[in-house]
Amino acid sequence: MNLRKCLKLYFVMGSQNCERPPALVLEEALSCGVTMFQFRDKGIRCLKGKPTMELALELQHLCQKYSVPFIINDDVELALLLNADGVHIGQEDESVKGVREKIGDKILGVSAHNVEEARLALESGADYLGVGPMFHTITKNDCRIVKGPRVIESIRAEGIHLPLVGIGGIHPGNVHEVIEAGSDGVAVISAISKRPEQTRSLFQSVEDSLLQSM
Ligand code: FQP
Ligand code: MG
Repeated sequence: MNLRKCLKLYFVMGSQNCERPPALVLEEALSCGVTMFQFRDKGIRCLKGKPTMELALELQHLCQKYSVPFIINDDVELALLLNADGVHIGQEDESVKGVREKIGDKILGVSAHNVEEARLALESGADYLGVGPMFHTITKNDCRIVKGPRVIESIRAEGIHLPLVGIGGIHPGNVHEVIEAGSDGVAVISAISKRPEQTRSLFQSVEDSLLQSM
């Protein structure tokens, strides 16, 4: 399993993001080209306790059916309990080194908003970076200032070649800006959860942009 390739089209989602049952949304997305999935049940309207775990299990089984890595956001204990393929953490979550000790060689993704955070994540043992917000988004309520694809350019210019995805406000029409900046793929929430039928065109935009920037 090549992580860079898995990051081509990374779908992040929880019950709060879906207008239809999450399993239906995920299955359509997987069948249309999603290459990695992050379970992020968070914010208002999310599930709590046992239902969260049941939904996680259901979505994990779908990912296994399509041989797509299943990553859990924030909740390291849930990831260990379900034997997920990895964990994604941000700057306000547990420390990167601490999480690495707990999860061994599972995939560890870390959010970075600038070169300093990217370098620290690399040195602390991150496997990939999630960099955002690329564009304006209303999906994440505690979202930071938009610095755009240039943040990715600056991370690459500093010699950090860790697998990386841009996230935040990405749709088929701006995918190319993110890839041209040096990203290995794109991470999206609403672009798929609200419009699963758009998955193929997102995937095609990533493929086309990767070919062009080679
Ligand atoms: N990048 C990615 C991805 N996934 C994420 N969940 C984040 C960034 C954001 O901790 P964080 O992580 O800053 O906020 P939250 O826990 O609310 O998601 F890798 F997919 F690009
Ligand atoms: Mg987090």
